[in-house]
Amino acid sequence: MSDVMLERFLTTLGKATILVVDDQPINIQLIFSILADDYHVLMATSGQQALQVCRDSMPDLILMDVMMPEMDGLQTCQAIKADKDIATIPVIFVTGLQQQENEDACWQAGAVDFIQKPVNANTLLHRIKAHLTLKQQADFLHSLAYIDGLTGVFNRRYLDNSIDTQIAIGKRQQKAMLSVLILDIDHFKLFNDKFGHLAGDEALRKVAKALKTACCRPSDLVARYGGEEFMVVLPNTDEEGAAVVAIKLLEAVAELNIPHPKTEYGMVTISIGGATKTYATAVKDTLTTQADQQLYLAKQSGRNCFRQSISADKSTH
Ligand code: GH3
Ligand code: MG
Repeated sequence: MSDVMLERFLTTLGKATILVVDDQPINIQLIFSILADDYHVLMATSGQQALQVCRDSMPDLILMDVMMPEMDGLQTCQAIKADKDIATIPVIFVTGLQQQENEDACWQAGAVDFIQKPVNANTLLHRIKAHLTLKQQADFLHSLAYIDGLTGVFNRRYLDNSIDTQIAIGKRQQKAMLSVLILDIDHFKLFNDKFGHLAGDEALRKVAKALKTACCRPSDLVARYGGEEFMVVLPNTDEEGAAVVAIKLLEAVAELNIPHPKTEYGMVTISIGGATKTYATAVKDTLTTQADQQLYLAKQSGRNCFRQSISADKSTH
């Protein structure tokens, strides 16, 4: 496992969050007293409330009572499994029911396990630990499908999904702007020719890290777009904001000070093309094409600079 992968995996192993669902506060109290030292514990006293907590806080695991008024545990579990955003949260039933058909109903509803009441604290802790480990391993494997192996930033597959999702969510706020930047390392072929591909790979890793650090908003997305090209997606960012970020990115890469004798500046630099649209008019392919055209202009203007497509009433940066 590479360093970036290991770092990513380790960050998933912090204190896990467990949602306890039971209509009887006394039962929640009992389980809370068992879990509180090792886990963050969230509570819900109805199925509806549990669904809301799942959507808001995305717990790592759920302990669910079966018998509850209105929406019972089985129905709640089925509703969780039917919602793709929260379906992967494992559900363990805590049940006093002992007949075979009750157990079958738990499995059918989508449970990963069940625990008998009265709860044995030791068994509960061991079961939770086992299922959390499985969940973390599954999440990690899933995340690998969206991470670029060389640089540790998101890959093209994640980027494509993410822009579509961004645009779909943003359509509700018609006037807000979405910006994208396409970045390309200058004369990178010459860098490889001079220093070799391994040195080239190392430079790519450093550039990716610098880009990630320079984008400060949690919603900003840095992805590897192709060989030595990256894309940065800036939600709710207009042309001025995109220009500010682009200048920061140019500076961040220059500050790495990676020697590159074959360029105008004697070090590794990037060129950036940007495009901005309102969410109402944003289309992924148009944004990409416009940013690409601007990148071409940046290359023609001497590299290590930024060009952006502009609205009729704005001037070039
Ligand atoms: P320009 O300033 O016009 O962008 O010139 P350039 O040399 O960067 O552009 P060109 O498209 O001609 O070459 C891109 C080079 O990037 C080709 C290859 O040597 C290098 N490259 C692409 N992907 C990788 C990679 O994963 N690792 C390494 N080491 N080099 C890569
Ligand atoms: Mg290049």
